[in-house]
Amino acid sequence: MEEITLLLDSPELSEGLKSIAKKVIAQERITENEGVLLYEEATLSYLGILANHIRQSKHGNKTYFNRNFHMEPTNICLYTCTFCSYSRLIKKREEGWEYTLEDMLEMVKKYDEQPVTEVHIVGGVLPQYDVEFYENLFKAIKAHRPELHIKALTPVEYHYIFKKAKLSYEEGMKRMVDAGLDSMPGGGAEIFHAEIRDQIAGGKCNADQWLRIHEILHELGHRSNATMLYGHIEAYRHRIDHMERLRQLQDKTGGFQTFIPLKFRNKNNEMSHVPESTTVEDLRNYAIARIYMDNFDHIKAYWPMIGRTTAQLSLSFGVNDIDGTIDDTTKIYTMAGAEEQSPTLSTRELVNLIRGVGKEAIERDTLYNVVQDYTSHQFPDEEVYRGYVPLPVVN
Ligand code: V47
Ligand code: SF4
Repeated sequence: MEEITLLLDSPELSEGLKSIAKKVIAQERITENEGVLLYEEATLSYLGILANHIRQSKHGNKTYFNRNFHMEPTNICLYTCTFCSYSRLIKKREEGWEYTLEDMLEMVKKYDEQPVTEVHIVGGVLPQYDVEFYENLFKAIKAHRPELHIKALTPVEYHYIFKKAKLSYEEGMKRMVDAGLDSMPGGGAEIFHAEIRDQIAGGKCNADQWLRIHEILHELGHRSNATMLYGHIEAYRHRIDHMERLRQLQDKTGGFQTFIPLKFRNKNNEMSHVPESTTVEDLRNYAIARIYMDNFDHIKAYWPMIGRTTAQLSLSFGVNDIDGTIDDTTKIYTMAGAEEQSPTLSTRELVNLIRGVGKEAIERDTLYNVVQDYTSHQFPDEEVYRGYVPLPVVN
């Protein structure tokens, strides 16, 4: 009998948690109250059984990664989000960087010989990075490498630059898509609820604006991701409220691909006094996200942030995608105290990380088309692959 069915006979399990397990077996959606109950009452092992059941029925052992690189036009920002390790730099502008379009095109050219499929562009908000700048940047990238997928900016930047250019969101997003924008990353979502958002990200786009810009991109036929910055001053009900709003928009448009919970890191920012969540809480959060977000195909763990071991563990708690970054090109997390100070993994290392916990590694492009299935791939000097790469034995 499957583990999840055995749970139903467990005398220790409350009626509330049994009822949630039954819903998961029947593929029924859980309510907001049930989501909060999971956070408040459910053990890691219970959540793992439920989340893994969903993960296995959606994806089996398949675990996706992609080969991308990050570009950050600037690390200086007009906003002062308290969790951000960038924001202090506006006062010390000379310590930051402000790349020109030419600088950024040079960065793209550095990857000419590499089989990357995506460039992820995100950074601070400054007046010179306006609608024209990004239009020209996207056009220049497409002119140089047309097949490179541009996943760029968040509603935080779009809201600011469209307002400045006196464009409606609809007009602005259409211009971005016409210039070459393919999809939008999930950043800037933080925590939607105003009780928290006003304290940690005051002044930037609010929840409705964030959601509306994603909705417009979906209506234009493009996909996007969604994140949630958790583990700081929010309560469990704020996390559920956040996921509920995303779930509702997904019901409407179906345009989200991936949900990415982002663990708050507390180095070099104004919230350094706030303790970070534990690994157990991180795994519980992935699992609850997998259970709650029934209409999202994928749950992604951002391995440079949580580290390789937690990323491996997350694959048994609902996660089926590990962000693939091939180079140390993102500074957002290294500055915030992320686990990985030099987040570089070769394809082989990423594949072995996935195989190391008995999963099947699939390289994907941004839209989850299979680029290469590594399930029975043998690297040149490797012994015959038997479906599992054992972890080193520690005596
Ligand atoms: O919106 C900033 C977060 C986000 C901290 O869509 C922090 O594929 C933790 O959204 N601790 C930007 N998090 C990054 C992002 C992302 C990352 C990977 C993949 C994708 C995708 C999107 O980073 C920000 C904010 O929520 N962030 N500072 C910090 N101290
Ligand atoms: Fe600026 Fe983004 Fe940092 Fe907020 S999180 S201060 S908007 S770079």
